[in-house]
Amino acid sequence: MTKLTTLGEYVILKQHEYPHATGELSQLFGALRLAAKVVNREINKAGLVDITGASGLENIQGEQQQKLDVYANDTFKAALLARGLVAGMASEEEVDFVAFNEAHTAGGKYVVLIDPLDGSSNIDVNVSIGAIFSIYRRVSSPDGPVQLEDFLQPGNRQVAAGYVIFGSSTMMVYTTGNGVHGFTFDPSIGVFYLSHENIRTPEEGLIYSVNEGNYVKFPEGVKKYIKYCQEMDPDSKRPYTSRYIGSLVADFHRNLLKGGIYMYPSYANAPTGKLRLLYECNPLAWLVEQAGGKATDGNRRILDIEPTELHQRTPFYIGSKAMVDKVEWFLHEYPQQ
Ligand code: AHM
Ligand code: MG
Repeated sequence: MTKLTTLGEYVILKQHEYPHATGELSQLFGALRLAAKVVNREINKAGLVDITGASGLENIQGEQQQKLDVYANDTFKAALLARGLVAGMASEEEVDFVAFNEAHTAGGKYVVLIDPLDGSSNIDVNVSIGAIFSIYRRVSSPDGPVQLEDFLQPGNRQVAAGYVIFGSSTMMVYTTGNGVHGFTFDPSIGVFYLSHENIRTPEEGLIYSVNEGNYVKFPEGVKKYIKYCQEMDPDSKRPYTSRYIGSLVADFHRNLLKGGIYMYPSYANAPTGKLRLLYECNPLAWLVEQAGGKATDGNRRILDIEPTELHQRTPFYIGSKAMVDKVEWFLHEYPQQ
């Protein structure tokens, strides 16, 4: 008989692999898991109740927030606040970081950065969406409230990162620096089961994912790389397949498992691209590296970028190592914007 392992059991089983483990990170995962289940339930009701559609509010980037964005943000915040292990949270949906100042959070060792519902423009059309999270140890004194410096840490200081994909099935995928592990949700009993232990991404992929509608605005190197992907060359199995959902977590998840590259380059009027370093790029960059892949801004390793602001954006190239190496080569060879 197959032995079933739940997410909760697995995190505890692996606890000894974290240096100085005290079990707190496991509890923190418990909070994220609970919030993911609650958000999953609400997403599955979308269209049934009047929860989809715009809330009328705008987030810090001036984009319209969907009602489920707000719901997901509030749910993750409440779950993290309740456990008392987290001293503060920063979210793509909040202008500033949130310091948890309640008595039970005093001394909380960690901060969480989160994109509570990524790809939310896809909700109304029943396309996969996701939540992305990243956990750091706070660096400010535990005697006072969290500071901006706790959130502006480079991605190479993450202690855990992961995402939840709300797709044809719901999955949670995470790393704590010892490989990448995926868990599939069984909604009938409300449990995440280990389904993808130690995910490795193929070194060479055959899928490229980019919003090609922006082609004319892309840097010359990216244009040349896209043409390279489309050329006929049976030896390297080109032309590659083009796949773009427009939901980062879904595009990333597919490419992680099958091999491929996801690109969100800089473009005219947007020299730093669209995606946010702290909430989207850093956690996925660590996951891909842990799975044997690579993530850069075209020039630098994403995880080594020193952030200067919470909602900082960066160009993003992530996926199979050989593919990311190749686009970097094109960017260096054709440096024109
Ligand atoms: P969001 O955080 O506001 O949802 O935006 C991020 C999303 C990603 O999920 C997706 O990959 C990208 O934006 C798509 O952007 P575009 O429509 O410009 O291709
Ligand atoms: Mg997002």
